[in-house]
Amino acid sequence: MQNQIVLITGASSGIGKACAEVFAEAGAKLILAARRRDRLDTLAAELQKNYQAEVLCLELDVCDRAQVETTLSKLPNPWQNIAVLINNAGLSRGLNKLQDGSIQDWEEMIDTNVKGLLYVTRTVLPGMVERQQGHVINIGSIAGHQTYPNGNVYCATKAAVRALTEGLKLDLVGTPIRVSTVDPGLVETEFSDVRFRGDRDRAKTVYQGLTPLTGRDIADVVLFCATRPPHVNLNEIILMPTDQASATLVHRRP
Ligand code: NDP
Ligand code: 8X3
Repeated sequence: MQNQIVLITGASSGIGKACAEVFAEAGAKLILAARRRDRLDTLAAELQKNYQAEVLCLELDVCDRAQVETTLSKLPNPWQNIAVLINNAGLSRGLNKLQDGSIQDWEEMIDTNVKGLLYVTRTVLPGMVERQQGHVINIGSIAGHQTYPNGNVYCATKAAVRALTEGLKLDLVGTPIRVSTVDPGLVETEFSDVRFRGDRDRAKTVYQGLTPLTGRDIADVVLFCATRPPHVNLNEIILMPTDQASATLVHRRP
């Protein structure tokens, strides 16, 4: 990955932050994007200190189409040739029956997980096609493979990520650009804090009694995808904790 430019959305926390760390360790130049600029600046300082990484931080809300287009189409000259795009920014809100769901929550999930991913990809991909070089790696979820009770709209957004990954792969055939989706089960990050709007006790119960995946576990797989030889495309990788067998079947110790 030496000196290759890697753009990571949602780099301020969890899986995105872990991706920043493993790609910095592998010698990549990083564009880190998220809304919480202060966190990105702290992370960038750590990566510069630990790995001498070159880092560009972007305060970016992927839901804001105009901001995405302006920011990513006007990158400083040395940062324009993005080699790997990691579409990681995403969130869940709530866990309710659809008939009781909050339309505002649905819109936030659809705007971030589906439309945000599309805005970023639509802005970055033409450059990859022009340069005939690039790799789009989406962070999907087992929720895109198995809909679980009360997961309705979140699961639908991740099913959309899966369909869009397939669609991209079809549309890019004949180019050297690679397309992958990495689809985890339970990973302990800020994901459940966000889903339950800061209710830490409820968030903790999601991972209680099992050994969940870590952001680092996912980042290692993303790096593996990105470092295969150019003729190898890893289309879809599903990974879950050993204690998890499906979206709903989880072994918990007392
Ligand atoms: P975190 O909550 O820890 O991280 C989410 C990241 O997404 C943050 O950096 C956040 O940054 C960013 N983000 C959210 N909304 C926006 C936005 N509008 N614009 C830009 N960035 C945004 O959760 P995870 O690390 O777990 O989640 C990362 C991805 O992994 C998501 O797509 C999630 O769906 C997926 N995933 C998570 C699993 C899990 O169990 N944790 C399992 C399977 C998939 P900021 O708030 O600063 O903008
Ligand atoms: C996150 C994993 O099972 O909590 O996508 O939806 S799950």
